[in-house]
Order: sequence, then structure tokens, then C-alpha cells
Amino acid sequence: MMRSLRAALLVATVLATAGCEEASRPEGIPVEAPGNPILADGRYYSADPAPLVFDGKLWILAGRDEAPADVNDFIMNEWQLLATDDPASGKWLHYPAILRPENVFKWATPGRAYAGQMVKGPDGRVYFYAPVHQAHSTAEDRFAIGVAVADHPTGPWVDAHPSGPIISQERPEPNRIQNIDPTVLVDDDGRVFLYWGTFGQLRGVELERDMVTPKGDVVKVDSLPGFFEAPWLMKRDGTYYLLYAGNRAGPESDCTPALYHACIAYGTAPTPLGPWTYRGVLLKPVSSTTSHPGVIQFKGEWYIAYHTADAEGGGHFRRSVAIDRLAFDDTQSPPAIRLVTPTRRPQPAPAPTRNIAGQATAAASNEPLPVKYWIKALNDGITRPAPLPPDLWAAVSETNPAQSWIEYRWEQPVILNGARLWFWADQPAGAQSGIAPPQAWHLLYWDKAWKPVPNAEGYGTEPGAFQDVTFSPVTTRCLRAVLTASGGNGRYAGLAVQEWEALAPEPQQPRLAGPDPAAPCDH
Ligand code: FUB
Repeated sequence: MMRSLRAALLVATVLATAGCEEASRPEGIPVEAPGNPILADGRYYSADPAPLVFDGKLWILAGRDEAPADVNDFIMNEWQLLATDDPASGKWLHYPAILRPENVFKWATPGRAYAGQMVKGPDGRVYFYAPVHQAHSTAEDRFAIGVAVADHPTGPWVDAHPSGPIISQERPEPNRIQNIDPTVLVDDDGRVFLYWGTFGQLRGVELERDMVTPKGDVVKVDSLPGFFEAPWLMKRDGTYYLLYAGNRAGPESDCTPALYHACIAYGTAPTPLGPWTYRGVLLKPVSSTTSHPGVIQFKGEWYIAYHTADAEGGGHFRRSVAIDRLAFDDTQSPPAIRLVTPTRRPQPAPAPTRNIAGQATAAASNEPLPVKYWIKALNDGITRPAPLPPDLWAAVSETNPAQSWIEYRWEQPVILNGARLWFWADQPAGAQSGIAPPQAWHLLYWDKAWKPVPNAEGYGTEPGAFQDVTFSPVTTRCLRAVLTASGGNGRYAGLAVQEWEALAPEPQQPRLAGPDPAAPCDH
């Protein structure tokens, strides 16, 4: 009798406590997202999405980018969550600030809350694999992977391995890599596998079912060409897939034309630890230099979450999570992942503009450009306070020439009477090395031969703002800017341009260039 009373009391207490925990869970803030990115107004940036299905909902774990617009660094202090019952509904709940590294991992510093992943363990609890900085370590790179555990994605979280990280430069075996970007799969048979890595180094290891103890040898994967970072391990119908951000760059690359930008590529394997066979690209480079995949099946559909720079005020370090459908081609063996079509929320109609550079094909005297730079930067319509190399066209080498040129080619003749160039420099005017503003520049147009644009005025050379030129109208198919480099006596600085606008006399509705490059005029 006594025993059953105590048992009843115990059950009641457990139920009451569970009820309490549920009641004290943070409430999400409703978000209406009629398309991508999900958080679009620039109040909260969100990066490195890692989806999870829990309690019948789709959750997306994301880091939070907090860098000011002119800072090129991952300022990331906390993680946040997004949740929905149906991605197509556009109705999400936002749970900001669910976890900060220093609040859970006593051995970690604040900040550097990079790409993590939550997975449901065999015990039904949620395990959070988190790359964080160790507070005390002699490692040359202090990034390490800790594991937190909770009963629910919103927490509360406790360190599942309080003695320290499960992966670092010291463990489970010494390495000299940056130990970030963990991805974990709990296989159908309950075995657990962890991959991680960046800067071209990809590692994998099995974990014990306790979710924290590495088991067996660490495998080093080098069969996935262009692997850069952001691995995502998953399984579908007995095939293992490893998606990753790849940066195999070049004019002919199927991945990315510019080194800093990543495509999402993938390989498949018959077992969770490989061997991995490269299968192709599934997402072309996005608007941020980094790209980061997270794939999940939810209510029968497959989705890919990734991030872009597409939110208001967005940038390479102010990224925002997007989600789209992912499809497989089951006629192939193993089934292939089809190229993803990224979607956006409805955009306002672009305002008429005098700038018709977007309709032109850009060319330059130094093609093919070094893969660091991107000729597309010239007429992408974007200027940034702190551009990265692929946001620029640049002519810079060991021995820079005295002159370089950039050119726009239209399919049909256009009328122009102005232009604006935005130079970028890391050296002052007159420098003989690095990248300096030009000594001078002028515009030529094609009319059976290259001719100076008539009655030109302007030609400022200050970097960091548009330098305007006005001229009498010309009708032409090709416009060339000839840039004389800073320096002299055979030693010249390099040149860089962030944006080049070509101006028609009257504003017109913006049009994009056709798929094929326009032909040169002087051939
Ligand atoms: O967000 C910081 C880092 O950028 C991540 O760890 C990488 O995957 C890249 O997205």
C-alpha cells in the first residue's frame, strides 16, 4: 500500500515537473516569411542552418551573424532556432538566443558560435554538436567541438561531456586542423557517425551510443574534390550522402568561378565511413561567399536549408537562412541529387535606371582573371563598404602593366552619355605596389575603331565612391575604360574596380544580359 502510494506520488511529481518544464519553455516569435530568406528584415541575421525534425515540427538551428556592415569577420555569439509545421506556409517561430557557448561549456570562451548541429540521440534527447573556442589550450587553433544535451531543442542545455571537447587538436588523436563544422548521423541501427572540418580538411569518426565518445580510427577523406568546409552527413534509402561547401574554382569549373565563393557539392558512399565517391554540384554559389547546406526529410518532402546575403543589409558576414525543396533523381544509381533552384520572396519591381551595365557582358585585358577576383563584380549592382576579393575586378600581379582595360559589350547598339567607376585600393595614390587608385583613366567607345568619348568631363580617381564622367551621347555596342596604373619607371601598382555603371541618357526598365556573352567589337 505504502509502496504504491510512493509510486503514485513519484509519477505525479515527474508529470508535474515535465509540465513545468514545458510551461517554462521559451515562446517563439511569429515570423511571416513569404519566401527566402526566412528572417529578411535585417534585425537578426542567421547562418549555418542545421535542420532537425523534433516533436512533429521542423526546427532549424542557426548561428547569428552580428558583424557591422564594414567588418569582415564572423562575429557570432549565440545560436538561435526557427521552427515551422510546414515550410510552404511561410509561418515560422523564431527563438532568438537559445544558447551561448560560455553558458553551457565551462571550458569555452564567449563568441565564435560557428556551425553546429542538433540531432536526436538513441535516448530521445537532443544532442547539440557545437564548435567553440577553448578557453585554456596550448593548441595553435583553439576551435574544438563540444556536445550539449537537452530534452528539447529550446533547452535547457547542459554539457554532455563536462571534461571538455570531444574533438580538438589534442583529441581523439592529435591534428593540426581547425576543428569546426560538425555533422552527425544516428544511423538506423543506432550507430553514430561524426564528420567535421574546414579549409580542405575533412575528418570522420564513429561515436559510441553515448553520443560523446569517439570509437575507432579517425578517417581522413580526400576523395571529395574541392572540399572546403560545412559537411552534412545524411542517409536515404541505404545510400549515405555527404554534402559540402566546395571551392574548386576556375572559369571552366562546374562549382565556382571565384575562389572565395562556394558551391554545394556532394558525394555518396555505401557505408557511413566511406569510401566516398564524388557525384556533382547541387547548389551554385549563393550571394554570400560562404555556403552551408543542411538537408532533412519532413512530412515526406526533402528540404535543403542554406544561407545567403539576401536579407536587408545582408553581406558575407551578415547571412540569412533560406530553405528550398531538394529532389533526387532515382533513375540513377545511386540516386543523384538534382540541382537546387533557389527561390526568393516576392521582390518589388526594380526601379527604372540610367545604368544599363547589367545588360552587358564584361571583359578585361587580364582575362582569365586570378580566381580570387570575379569579373562579374563590375556590373552586379553591388558596392560594399569592405569588399572581399570576389567583389572586385582587379589586375594585380608581380609585374603590373602601365595600363589595363575593362570593357562592356552589348548585343545591340546602345546610347550612352555617362559612366561611373568605383575604384578600390589598399595603397595610396602614387604607390608602385599593392592596389592603388589609377593615375588617370579615360573611356573609349567602338565606332569602326576605338575612339575617345566626346566632350568628356570628370574622371576622378578617389577610391571608395563613384567617380562620374559625363560625355556627349554616343551610339555603340562596346565601351572601354582604359586605366593608367599608379607608379612609374617600370614599377606599377595593381588596379581594382568594385562597380562600373554605364549610363543611358534616360532611365529605363532594367534588363539582364542574355545567356550568351556578347561578341567583342574589335574582332
Ligand atoms: O559561420 C562561420 C563559418 O562560416 C562556418 O563554421 C562555416 O561553415 C561557414 O559557414
